[in-house]
Amino acid sequence: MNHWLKKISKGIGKKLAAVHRWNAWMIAFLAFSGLILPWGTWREILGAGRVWLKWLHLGVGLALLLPVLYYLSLAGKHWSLLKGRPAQKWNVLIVLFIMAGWFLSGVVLWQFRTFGPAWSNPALTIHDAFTWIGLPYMIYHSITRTRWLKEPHRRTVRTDRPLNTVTPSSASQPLYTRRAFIRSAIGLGFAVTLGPSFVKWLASSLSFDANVENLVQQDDNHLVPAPQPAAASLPPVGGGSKGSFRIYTVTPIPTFDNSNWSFTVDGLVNKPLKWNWEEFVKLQRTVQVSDFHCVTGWSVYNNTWEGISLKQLLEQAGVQASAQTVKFYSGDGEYTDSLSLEQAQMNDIMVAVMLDGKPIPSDLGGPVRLVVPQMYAYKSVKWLNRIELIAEDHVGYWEVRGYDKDAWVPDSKRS
Ligand SMILES: Nc1nc2c(c(=O)[nH]1)N[C@H]1C(S)=C(S)[C@@H](COP(=O)(O)O)O[C@H]1N2
Ligand SMILES: [Mo]
Repeated sequence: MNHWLKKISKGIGKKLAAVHRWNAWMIAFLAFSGLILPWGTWREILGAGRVWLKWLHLGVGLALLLPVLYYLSLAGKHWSLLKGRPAQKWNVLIVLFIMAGWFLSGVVLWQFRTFGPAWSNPALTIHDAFTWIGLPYMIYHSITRTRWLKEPHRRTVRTDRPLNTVTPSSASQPLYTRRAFIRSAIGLGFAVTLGPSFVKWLASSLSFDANVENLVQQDDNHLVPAPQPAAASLPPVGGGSKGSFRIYTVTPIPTFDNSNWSFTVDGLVNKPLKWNWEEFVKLQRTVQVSDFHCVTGWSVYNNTWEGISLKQLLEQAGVQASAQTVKFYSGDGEYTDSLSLEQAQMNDIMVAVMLDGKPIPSDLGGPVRLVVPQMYAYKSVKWLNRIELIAEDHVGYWEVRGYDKDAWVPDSKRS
């Protein structure tokens, strides 16, 4: 019996080590790319590179199937080698479980267009949760299994000892070895450093009714007078936003006051329009309740937006027959996007000034942002300050960088 084990374990040990190495490197890359992809600072630094990184993350994520399938083909033999080592068996099961969770939720996020927000929202939560649990687990695993922390006689593939005997470590060594102590210390270190952010993340993703107020760090705009909410806005007819906005920007967050803010509608129009803030807050506003979906998988539901209908603005300016495209400019000086003239006729597109009865904070694109409820949120230009009617096509900021020009959200309500 022992002889047989020795024989197969020689060949399989090498294979298992190779699988383990490949797996570890791929997960390290996925962790690295996965952590910087949603990170604000890196969004700015990477620019177009972000889309490449996203595709790489996706490709490596799918390729992770290869070492896993290969492992599964060896799993039977590996399992018999792990006889009497429940801790190692559990480790294998936990790692496989974590990878399955990452993989399945990742596929849904990749195919968000097919699945729609009802699937991609939970998939993102699961993907995040598995990262928060899986990554510390795997880092802990890799640190505690480096050579200097391993007890000399313990090896992954045991070939040198008969089965079913009391292991020397439990029989003849002190209960708490130096290595065991270091291992616990590292574990504790992880718990202390990552624990609080994990709890914070958990709270924000589970507390579905957290409203904008306590998610927004600050509103640094100084515009007077403040817009006065319509009756339907306060208390918000939609009952308040459900979900959390992730604050996205490709520049430092711009802030405005009465001296540097204005709003322009120009280009191929009969009557170019320009307002300063005092004039702009007096324009007739309407209220709507709509959902907000980002392509990366998160949504915020039941937002009560108050603002000026885009259709009305365009009517007021008088669009000329030669105009084909409505181009939107952000006051950040960088971000733009566009709609076809036909798309721009949708009744629910809003030049929004208030959210849930309050001025839109600077983080969320205030004082004025575009809201295009039926399309993914990259169309909803923040810090909107100019609308230009043009004859040619315009490819927006993220569309230049690989996002689909067709931004329709599947199953969104059509007005
Ligand atoms: N000016 C500007 N507008 C923008 C963006 C941006 O980076 N800059 N990001 C877009 C994307 S991809 C999304 S999902 C939403 C995010 O809105 P929020 O930051 O208010 O959550 O804004 C959109 N409008
Ligand atoms: Mo987005």
